[in-house]
Amino acid sequence: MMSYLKHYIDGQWVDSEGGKRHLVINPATEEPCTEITLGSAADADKAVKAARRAFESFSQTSVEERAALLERIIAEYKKRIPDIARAISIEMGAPMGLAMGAQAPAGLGHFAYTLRALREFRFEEVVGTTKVLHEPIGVVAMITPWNWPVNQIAAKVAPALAAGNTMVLKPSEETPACAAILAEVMDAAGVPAGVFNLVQGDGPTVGAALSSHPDVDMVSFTGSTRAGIAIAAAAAPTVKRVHQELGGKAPNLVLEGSDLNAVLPPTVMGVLANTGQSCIAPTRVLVHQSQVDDATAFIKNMMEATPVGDPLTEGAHIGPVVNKAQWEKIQGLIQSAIDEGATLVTGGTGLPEGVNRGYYIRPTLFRDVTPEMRIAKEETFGPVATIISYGNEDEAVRIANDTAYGLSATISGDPAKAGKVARRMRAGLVTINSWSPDPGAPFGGYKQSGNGREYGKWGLTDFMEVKSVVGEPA
Ligand code: TXE
Repeated sequence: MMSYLKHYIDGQWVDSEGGKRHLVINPATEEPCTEITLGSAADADKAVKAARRAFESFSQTSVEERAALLERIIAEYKKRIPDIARAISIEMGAPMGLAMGAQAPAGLGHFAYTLRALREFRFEEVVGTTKVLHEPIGVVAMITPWNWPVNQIAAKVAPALAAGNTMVLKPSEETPACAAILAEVMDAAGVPAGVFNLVQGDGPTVGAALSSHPDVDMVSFTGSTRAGIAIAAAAAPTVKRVHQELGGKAPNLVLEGSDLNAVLPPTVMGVLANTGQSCIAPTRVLVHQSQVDDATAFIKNMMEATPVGDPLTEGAHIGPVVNKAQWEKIQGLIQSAIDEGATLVTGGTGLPEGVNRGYYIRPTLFRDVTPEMRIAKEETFGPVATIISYGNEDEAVRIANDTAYGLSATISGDPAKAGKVARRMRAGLVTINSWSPDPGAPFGGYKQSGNGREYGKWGLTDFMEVKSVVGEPA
């Protein structure tokens, strides 16, 4: 059992004012794997005060000092990759191969790309007689989810720190251990006291206290639309900056006449990887009516060839979903598709064959799905693909964009043709014959997928204020 009963505030591991124990349940075994103490509003306030005190000097550090700090964090992070990966795997069920190969290194990637962006960033520009200065915003609260837990934390911590902000992190109560290990990394790297603070806790208590806190200048959130709306509403009276990444319902537009064997594997992987728990999973597969039978057969084979199994064992398989609530939500969505008349091709409700414990889902494919069905509208967050047929490209683009979300879209087919179609997509990310974003390029959503951008220089920019100074000599 992993045990993290303290918060990291002002450079120290301190007892919680809150006192309520919380057990994280390992989704593969349904047994407790981590214990934490849930923080209170008083813990959040203590951390904000420490961050405010630290801001005075940290905001005045030079680019070289902050670059050196990032280098030390990178060195310490590298040492802890196996620990971070194992914690993620145990707490949210990512297989060790994925945790070691993608989940944990993704966090490291954000520190490395941010370091590069920091070195290249122009903190002062001249416009006519005005000097434009880029400055840190102040105290940043970060509220993060459990699906790519350390990736999503690092995508906020790295640029916030590089820009000279101080911060309070409230990670998901489903994945507290990797966040605690990251705090140990920050401590070992010599991040000055109060610059990075960690308060473990739940959303309605610590998350809400940070969102409404008058001395927090910005809240950066990744998670559900429901929580994002609550956070924005709580933040509104203090007019703080609200940065949101709220998930999606990505289309995978398969261009008419594409060679399915060549273009489908990497994009169907996007539905299966991490057991579908990615905000950019391209689950709405739009296929020309002439190729629906072939696409169905191909994806069915891929799904049926994907084993589910214990996350801690090696091998190419998918793990369980994070918790019982998510398992039930996905079961409900699969059942809704059956009830609304979609054709179940493979998978379905219930546990996979031979499995009798753990929150495992059967890799599931539906065809004859229409854009009005719940399964085509709501974020599933499970290994479930839906085939929607189209008659021509205009119709395909219309269906692709017919969603409240706009985080990402995938296009499968000839890359030159796909590039043209990419310009018609109302989404912040378009991936062609792949599903992965580039950690140096902007990441964030159109429409109800959020606002603001993360990654690389765009992430750095979003954690800064701009000031115009008129009349200072050049
Ligand atoms: O996330 P929540 P949940 C989507 C996905 C998933 C659904 C539900 O569709 O099925 O959300 O997941 C904190 N004030 N995504 O319920 O609740 C919470 O403590 C302040 C998309 O587990 O959004 C945690 O730290 N904070 C996604 C964080 O919000 C609050 C990632 C995320 O939890 C809060 C995860 C409140 N009122 C889920 N309520 C993505 N964008 O990648 C909760 N939190």
